[in-house]
Parts: sequence; C-alpha cells; structure tokens
Amino acid sequence: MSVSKGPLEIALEAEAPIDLADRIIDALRYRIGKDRQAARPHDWLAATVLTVRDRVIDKWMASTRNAHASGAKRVYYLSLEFLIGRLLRDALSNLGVMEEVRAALSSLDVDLEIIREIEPDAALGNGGLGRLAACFMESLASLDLPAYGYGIRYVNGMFRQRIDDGWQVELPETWLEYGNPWEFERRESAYHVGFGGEVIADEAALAKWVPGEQVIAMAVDTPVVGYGGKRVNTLRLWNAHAIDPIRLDAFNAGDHIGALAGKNRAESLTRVLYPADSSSAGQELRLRQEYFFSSASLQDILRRHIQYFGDIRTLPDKAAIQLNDTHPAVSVAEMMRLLIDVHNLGFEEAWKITVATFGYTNHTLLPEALESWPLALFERLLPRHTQLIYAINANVLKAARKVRPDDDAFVAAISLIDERGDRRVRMANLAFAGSHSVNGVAALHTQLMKETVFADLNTLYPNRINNKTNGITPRRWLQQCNPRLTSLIREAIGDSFLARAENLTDLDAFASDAAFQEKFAAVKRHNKVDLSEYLRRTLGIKTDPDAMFDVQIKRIHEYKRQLLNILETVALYNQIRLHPERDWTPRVKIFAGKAASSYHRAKQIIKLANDVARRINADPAVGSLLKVAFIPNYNVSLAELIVPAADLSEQISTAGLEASGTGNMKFALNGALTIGTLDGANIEIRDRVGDDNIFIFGMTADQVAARRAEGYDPAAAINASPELAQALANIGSGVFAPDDPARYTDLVHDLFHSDWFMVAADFDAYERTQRRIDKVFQHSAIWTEKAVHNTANMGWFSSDRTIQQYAADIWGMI
Ligand code: 26V
Repeated sequence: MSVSKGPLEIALEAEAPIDLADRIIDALRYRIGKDRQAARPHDWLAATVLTVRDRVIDKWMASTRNAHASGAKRVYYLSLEFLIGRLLRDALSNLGVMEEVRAALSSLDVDLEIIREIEPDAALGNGGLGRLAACFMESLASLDLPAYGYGIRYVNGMFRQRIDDGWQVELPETWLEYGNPWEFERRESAYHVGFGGEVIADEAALAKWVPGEQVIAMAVDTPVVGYGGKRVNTLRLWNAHAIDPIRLDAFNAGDHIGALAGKNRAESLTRVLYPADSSSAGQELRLRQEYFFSSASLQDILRRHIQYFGDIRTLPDKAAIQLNDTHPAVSVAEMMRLLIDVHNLGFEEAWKITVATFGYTNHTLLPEALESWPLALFERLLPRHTQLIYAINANVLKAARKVRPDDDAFVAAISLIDERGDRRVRMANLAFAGSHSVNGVAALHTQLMKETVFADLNTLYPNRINNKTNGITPRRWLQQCNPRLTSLIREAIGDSFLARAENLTDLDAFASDAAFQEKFAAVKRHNKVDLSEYLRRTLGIKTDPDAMFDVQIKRIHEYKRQLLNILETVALYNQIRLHPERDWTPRVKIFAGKAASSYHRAKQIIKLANDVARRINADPAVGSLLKVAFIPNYNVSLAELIVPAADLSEQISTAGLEASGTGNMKFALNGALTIGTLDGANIEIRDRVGDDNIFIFGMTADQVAARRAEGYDPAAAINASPELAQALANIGSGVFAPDDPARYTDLVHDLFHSDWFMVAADFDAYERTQRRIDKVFQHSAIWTEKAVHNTANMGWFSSDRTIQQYAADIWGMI
C-alpha cells in the first residue's frame, strides 16, 4: 500500500481561475438561484462547496467502482459520533486546489478566508471518541482503503455553549440552518427499522419478529476526501422518517397535532446527540437511536454484500465491521437476527460469521460510561434480540463453566446479563463476546482492560484483547490548522511527511540549529498573535504573545482535573502577589470545554474558572504576569485556532483514567511541550519525544490504585501543602465569589473528604513541575529545541499508522 502521492503529483486537471470562477457563478445562479449582486456570504459558501463537490464526485464514483471491480474487502466503522468539524478547508487541501479556489474567489471579490469561517462545524460528537472517528475516516481515504462510516445525522449536534456570568448555558446547535451543501440524500437507500411488538413462530416453527412500530432510515451521504484526492469514501448518516408522514383521518377530523404525532415521534430519533454523561445512560430514546442506526447500517451492509458477492457466508472475507465503543453493540444481536431470521442460517454458523466480522474498540474504563440496559426495557423494545442474547449467553456461560467449573463469580462476571438488582444487559460483554478483536486505545489502557473490567472475559478469550494506540490526521492537525509551521517544515525536509508522518524525524537534525529555532519560534509567536487577537476581540482580554500560553482544552470532567490546574493558578496568583519581586514567567492560562448538561460539578468548575479569571485579570498587582481566559463554545474549529498557539499542553488526568487522549498528540505535533501524568498516550508520547522533552509529574496508575487501597486521606494531603491549603481557603471563603461566598463550599468540602480524583495528592508535584517549566521557558533556545524534538517525533501518532495497524491486525485488509 502506498500513500506517497504528494499534492504536486495530484492528477486533477487544473483549471484556469477564470473557468473556476465561472463555475462558481453558475452554481450561484443555477443551483442557489442568486446573482452576484444578491449573493450573501452563505450563498458564496454554498456555491463554492457545490463547485468543489462536483470535482469530488467523479473520484467518489471511481472509488466505489474500483472497490467493486476488485472485490476488495470493505471496512465499516459504526459510530454514534463523527466530530468532523468544517469540511471546506479539508476538501480543498486534500484535493490540492486551495490556491486555485482562493484565486477564483478573489477574482470575484470574495475572500476565501471569510467564507471558510462561516461554514458551520459539523459537531456530531461529544469529544475524543467522535473526533477519532473523523480522523480515522480521513486516514482510511488517504490510505486508499475502501471504507464507510455509519452514524446518525443529528439535526441538533453537540449544544452550543454560551458563558453567562461565568455559567455555562446550553443552546441548540443549528448547523443545518442554511442547509448542508456537502450532503447527498439517498432516497433509494432506505430501510425499515422496527421496535417493540412480539415474536411469533411461523408455519416452519421459525421465529418471526412482528414489530409494533416501524420507522424508515434514510441515508444521507457525505464524501470524505483522502490526501491527494486519490480516494473518496462515504460517510453515511441515517435520518429517521415516519412511514406515514401524516394521518389524514385524524387531520380531517380536526386533530392536527395528533395527525403529526407519528411523524414527530419518528423524527425525534435523529434529533439530538446525547451528551456523554451518566444521566443520559439508560434513557430509552438513546437505546432506540443505537438500534435504529445499527439496524439500518447492517441491512445496508448485507444488502451490498449480497448484491456484489451473492453469498452471505463470505461476509467476513469481504466486510470488517468495527464497533466504536459499545454504542453500536446491539449490532451483534441484530446481525444474528438478520443471518438467522432473514438469511435462514443456523445459529452456530451465524455466530461464526458474526464473530469473524466484528471488532470492538473500548474507549473508557470509567464505570459510569459502561453501558447496560434494564432487561425489561430491552425486551419491550427488542423482543427478538432479547431471545437471541439469551441464546448467545447460554453458549458463553457454558464455555465459562468449562474453563472454571466451580467459580460462580467468574461466570457471573462474564454473563451478558447482570443479575444483580434489576437485571441488565451488559453491552460491553455482548460486544466482547461477539467480536474476534477487542482493542484498547493506548498501551496502558489496554493493559488496564486486561487487569480490571475485562479480566474475566480476557481469561475466557485470551487472545482477543489487543492495543491500537490512537492517532490524529496530520493533514487537519498540522497542514491545515498550522500552515506556517507546515511551510517551515516543508522548507527544511520536503513535504513527504504529510503522507508519511514518520518522516518528520528528519526535523530532529534541525533542533539545535539556531537559525531554524528562530524561525520555529517566530511561527509559534505568529500563531499566538492570532489567538491573542481572538481573545481580545471575543473576550476583551488583553494578552502578551510573549507570555507562555498554557492550555487545557477538552471536555470538562473531574477525572481530567481542570480543577488541579485552577488550584495551581490560584496558588500562583497568591505567590505573585506575595513576592512581586521574583522573576516570574508571564503566563496566559487558557481553558475551554463543554460540560455535559446534567453534570453539576463540571459546570461548577467552569464557573470557578471564570470567577478566578475575572478576579485575576482585573488585579493590577499581577498585571500581565498572569491572565486567565475561559474560551466559550469549544469545538473542532476553535481547537484548530488554539492548538498551533500553545506553548504548554495540559494533560493532567488522574493516572489510569484517560484512556488515551488525542489532544495531547495535536499539541505536541504543533510544538507545544506537555505537562502530564503517566496516563493514556502520554506514556507513549514520552517514550517517543524523550524524557527531557516532556514534563511528567504525579502518581502512576499503580500508585493511584495502591493509595486508594491503603485508604487515601485528602485532608492530610491538603494540610501538608500550605499553598494548596491557602488556595482552597481562598476559594472556600468566597474570595473569587464575593456575590455568593458559599458558592464553592461543597466543592472544597468534597476535596477534603473524598477527592476521588486525587487532586490534592498530586498538587505539590504538579506545582513544582510548573515552577520548573517557568525556568525552562525563560531560555527560549532550550525551550524551542525541545519543541522541535516534539514535532519531529510525533509522526508515529498519525492516524495513518493507527489505521494501518487496524487494517493489518483486525480487519485482515493488508
Ligand atoms: C459515554 C456515554 C454514556 C452515556 C450516553 C452518551 C455517551 C457518549 C459517550 C460516552 C463515552 C465517551 C468515551 C470517550 O469519548 N472516550 C475518549 O475516547 C478517546 C478516543 O479513543 C480517548 O482519546 C479519550 O481518552 C477517551 O476519554
């Protein structure tokens, strides 16, 4: 397999800008219905997208035809989230037509940058899991692997976050407000998806499911352009429709609302993306979404297989289906139903095909995120699947008893049904039993999977668990978001690194070259000026681009320990006021991230960050030595602005809890140094960039576990740390909340009395490391040398490498 084609080799017929401009004008006139005078910026965006899209279509069709003609195996990535962000820059860049389109627009007096900025973010995901799916789709196309992503076309994706008086306010995301010129509705690709009803036996005594309710899943396709424009794959998102859009009898009888109830009920299936929190776990609509998209996707996959290959028995040779976490795990039961009830296979044969086809990726060990459904709910919604799960479970339990005949706890832990309390279906166990491969997303995470949540399943199926450390696409996360750094690297080592990121190691030779360091530092400064300007414009916060930009951007969650960072900020603030004469390194602390709507503590942490920011930014005693900014509405586009401007990347989760992290990779690739715990992929980042080029602190996962086991006493840890105690006293007594001094009483109380995430235990080590970092930052040549080593050694974290490993080890494709 080769991905060596660079943009210069792209076989796209270049058009004169004037022709391209004509085409854009044509699109504006004939597809949008406006002329130049009437066109608004959104019309120009749509006309440009439609014109670019035309160029994609031939390649798209050719990609499908080739896969068909060669009988190639296809990979299907099933994910409830695809956090793809904006698509225009990605498509222009991967097609190699950025400058051509810029020139054409410019000849029409339209600024590409302006229309690019108004493209809405496709925010169809919560965070890392969704963004990973988007990076994987890009890498699959870039590596010329035939692939389909399957998911849901949420009308309202991730909520828009506004900060009102420091508090998070959630507003609906209306990304489809102006339509979506990237997508193609495929009205012919529609499937019925059933819910409820009953299972009866037909004349041949075969089970037959008669659903009580049915909806239509209709495909909406978005092209995914690979690097160099060689292959275009499909992201197929499902839209729910009612079978009867209106009940005319009810309507004619005057019941206008009741007439539309069925339509509303069906369409509500694809209305909202659930936030990643425990309160949404267990909600019926969420299970309906999971089944809806699993069923539609599998029907589509089996239909395609039969159409091309004729024989359902060859499915595992021609299709690999990857389950992105347990969200699509009901697919295992749906596959069994389709093979047995529709394709008339026997149970054993169907099971062999199922296991050979599926792979399952786990993305978190947090107990509250491990999905399970009340058996009663499951049975009411999916009676046939419940029967099949019982049948699968009977076999699994038999196998478990054979391995450990007298170990009831072992058998109970493996069971697909949790028999404690209300009986529940365990989706992770179902996914595990139904897949030939179960992977974690970083080495430590995979190790912990084997030792903790999946220890028993790992004993029963000893070779199933494997590791596939996450990656990020260097096209979006270097070439597109950081064009300045990309040009500099290109000047130094050529542009092969965009297709072969491991070639970035050639940069190591420049790390101690003073002239190169200067240019590298100038790029960083330039990017910081851009971010600084954004902070001034949007938040009215003035920042010095020569200060250290210290950044923590990610979902707000206690395990990610934004609180540790805020506490250190307060401690630093106290120290600066106490010792103004010291040689402080000016810092800008930058936070961004969304809290799940029902996660009270996470929202309180956002408010605290904002309260602390307000006080510190207004205090002349610290002036420009310390500034704090909480940037609202974190999303992919904001990350593309912030990541290239960061000096320091905060990756400070309680060890053992961050499965991998991918933000950590984006920052290091763009020349930020990491302060981090030995958690997730931080460990592997350290292994590659070298101990001297990363700041590691705090307890290891083993130490965290041991400390917990011996009985951790947070109050003792706090009392042993005067700076932490002082910071907590300030926060607890309302120094940062004069309008409501009791606002953080409970937060501080919980730290003293439980501190599950061990903020206090790691505080001193974190604080000391920050002060060491201050010193290093003052030696800009040393700092930059380390930064270059980071960029040079992050190539391994390309999602191309990750996808190649999936393709070779799990999917049997290369
Ligand atoms: C859980 C739930 C539970 C209830 C309903 C909605 C919902 C949605 C998502 C989740 C799980 C989120 C898991 C996740 O995002 N994990 C992240 O995956 C990244 C990619 O592998 C990884 O880098 C992060 O460390 C990990 O936190």
